[in-house]
Amino acid sequence: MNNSVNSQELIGSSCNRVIIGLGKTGLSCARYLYSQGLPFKIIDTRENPPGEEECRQKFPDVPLHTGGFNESWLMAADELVVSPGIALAEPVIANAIENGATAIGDIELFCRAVNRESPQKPVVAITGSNGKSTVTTLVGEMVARAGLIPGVGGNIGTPVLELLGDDTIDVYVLELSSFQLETTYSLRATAATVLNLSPDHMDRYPTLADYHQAKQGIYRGCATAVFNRDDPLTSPLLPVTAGAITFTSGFPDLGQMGLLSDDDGIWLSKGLEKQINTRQMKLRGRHNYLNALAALALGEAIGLDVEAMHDAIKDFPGLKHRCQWLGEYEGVAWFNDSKATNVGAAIAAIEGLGEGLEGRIVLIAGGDGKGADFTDLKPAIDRYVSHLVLIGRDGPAIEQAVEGSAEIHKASSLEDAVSLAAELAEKGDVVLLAPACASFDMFNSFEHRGDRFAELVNGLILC
Ligand code: UMA
Ligand code: ADP
Repeated sequence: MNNSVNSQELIGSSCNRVIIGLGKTGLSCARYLYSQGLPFKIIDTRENPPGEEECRQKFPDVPLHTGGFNESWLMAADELVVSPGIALAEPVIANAIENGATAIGDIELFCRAVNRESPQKPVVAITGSNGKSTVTTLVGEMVARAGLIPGVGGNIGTPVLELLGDDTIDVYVLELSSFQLETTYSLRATAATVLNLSPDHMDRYPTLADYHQAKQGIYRGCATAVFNRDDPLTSPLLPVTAGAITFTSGFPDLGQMGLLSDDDGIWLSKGLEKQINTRQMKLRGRHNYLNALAALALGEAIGLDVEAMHDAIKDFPGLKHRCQWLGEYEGVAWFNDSKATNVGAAIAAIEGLGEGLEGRIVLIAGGDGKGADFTDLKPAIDRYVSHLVLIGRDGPAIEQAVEGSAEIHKASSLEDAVSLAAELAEKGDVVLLAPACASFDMFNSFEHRGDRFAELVNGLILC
């Protein structure tokens, strides 16, 4: 499959275009192409995709095929607009690409429109295995504090094409997943970053190298690359036209971002200049200090006012479901990190909360492991976790990978896990939901899982 040679823009109504997927992305592409007067067909393999009703109402003349792929449409296509939930390696799609079709995504349509119509508007592009939503939201807050209007979208939730209708936006702040980057060619971000790289989505990528390569696409044509000095896989392999800013959890290089420590604690610093004492921040944990440094570097790259950036960092409370403090019950603090849907995120949460904790962590983990290898969890569990309560389909795989590290308990449901954890935790301990897995074997989403957890914990605290 060689998609990249074919990625030039296909213009006009003669292009035979097929949108694949009728979720949020597919629907946003349909709205956009329709508004441009460009013809298209839509395929979704689901019997009743989420966007079907709107599609039939608003675009009654658009051919729609649901419940499977339509091979003849695909083989006749010039351009496929593929949703991120669908793999390009899907045999019928790979065949269509082999047959000459170009595969692009919603981000590509967005980039072409911005490059054509508003090339002066800065685009900040953020990817990484973990921390994307935190950094994207924080950069959005910084832009707003600086008196500008941010347009925040992408993998974080609002499809990027929906931002195009808002002329008041001054700066686009985009969270991009590896799936979205695979079908993007025209991104020329003002500032781009890969925050960190650890295995995720191993059910979609044959090797870590394939996932790494997809993430690297974010640097294509960028003016400033922001990368993590502690994580060599984040450093750009593609030529960067203007500059680079690095961040590290260690001692910063000259003019670069890093952490300095003194008797007053840990400081976000630029070179030797201490800028923000982390005690002034609401975000907790070393991984979040790195997120703040990355946001500072991205803000610097687009010329934001330094005071405004510092104020935004100090006031940022963090996002729901990310190491979110739920409350205390009999001297035990409960944290919801349902968004820890991979091993790297769970490690960051365990280490972030474990560092400096008097007691130990009772960890609730498990779910849909997306093909992950859980052995990397072992050192963090050894160090900080007393009891491990396992839920979900891949609970047994975690048990096998970390055996001997903590006392292991199996729970048949999240309800069961919460009761068990409440019994096991002692005063001074923390109970942490950081599943290292996706939620889809038991819940609709990580939000659904986190909300249910919060509900159960509130029940405990209030009873
Ligand atoms: N699907 C089918 N058949 C189809 C099309 C989709 O079975 O024909 C399935 C997919 O396998 C997937 C689900 O439907 O399980 C949704 O896929 P989609 O491509 O329609 O998703 P959207 O609703 O368009 O949402 C996507 C992102 N989802 C994915 O990448 C899976 C959302 O990120 C993103 O917020 C949204 O576009 C707007 O840009 C979510 C996500 O889970 C939060 N992202 C992954 C992550 O963060 O780990 C990458
Ligand atoms: P993403 O959008 O990439 O999933 P989030 O900001 O939503 O990232 O955070 C997801 C989870 O990843 C959090 O719950 C936290 O445990 C972990 N995390 C956040 N930032 C980092 C980081 N810089 N390094 C490692 N893990 C992180």
